Amino acid sequence: MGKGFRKLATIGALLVLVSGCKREAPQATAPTNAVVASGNDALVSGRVIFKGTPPPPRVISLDANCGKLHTNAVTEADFRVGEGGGLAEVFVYLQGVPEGVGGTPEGEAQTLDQQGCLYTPKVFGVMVNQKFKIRNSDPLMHNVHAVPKANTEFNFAQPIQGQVNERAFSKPEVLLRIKCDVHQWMNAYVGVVPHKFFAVTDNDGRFALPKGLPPGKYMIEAVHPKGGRVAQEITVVAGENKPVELTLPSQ
Ligand SMILES: [Cu+2]
Repeated sequence: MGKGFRKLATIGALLVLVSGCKREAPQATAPTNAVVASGNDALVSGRVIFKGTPPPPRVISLDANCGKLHTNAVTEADFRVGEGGGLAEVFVYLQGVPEGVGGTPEGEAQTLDQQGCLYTPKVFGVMVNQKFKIRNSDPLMHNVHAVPKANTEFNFAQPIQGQVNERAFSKPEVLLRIKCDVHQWMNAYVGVVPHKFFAVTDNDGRFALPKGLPPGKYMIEAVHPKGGRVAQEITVVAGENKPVELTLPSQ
């Protein structure tokens, strides 16, 4: 995708150069910014790589009721490392986005689901004040307990299978833990940011932020529940997609 993108940008550049030649004397070098019409096609994407050897997954000792929902042992890994050492479940977002930019969410927020006494997804993002759904898909009671630092705590029970409640957070906070007080192994983490430029890495550690970012300098930060955080300055150039590579855990 990156290559195709660059190729399109190059073709665009050539077209501008060609049409420019018709009007005035040919220029040896065209200023980069004049070539691309809009910065909104800038794409920030990349990968988070796990450094070292991940500890082996642990078997979760479920209680009797949750155990009935599974036929096999349930394991949990502190770090889910995929192909090429890519680290999954990393929250990636930008700092330094001008106020009001990217202020409309990219569609509906993800639903935090409880299935088989596990959270799905374990790491997700929402915008400040964006409502998201919390669902209990299990035939038993969970309680949903947010333990924020900057936001207001909430704690309520979901005793009914299929029950859905909506919540939102009013302040930025990365990452904020949500836990279940009935099942102590259940933890989910949400990144709350004031704009839409965030993503969670996939199974191979890859991410792509939504488009619509004005050119400029930003800090990109990757945060993992167990791996800490790492930040790097990036320069976003209109029409360009230069993949970012970040490494965790941070030391
Ligand atoms: Cu629970």
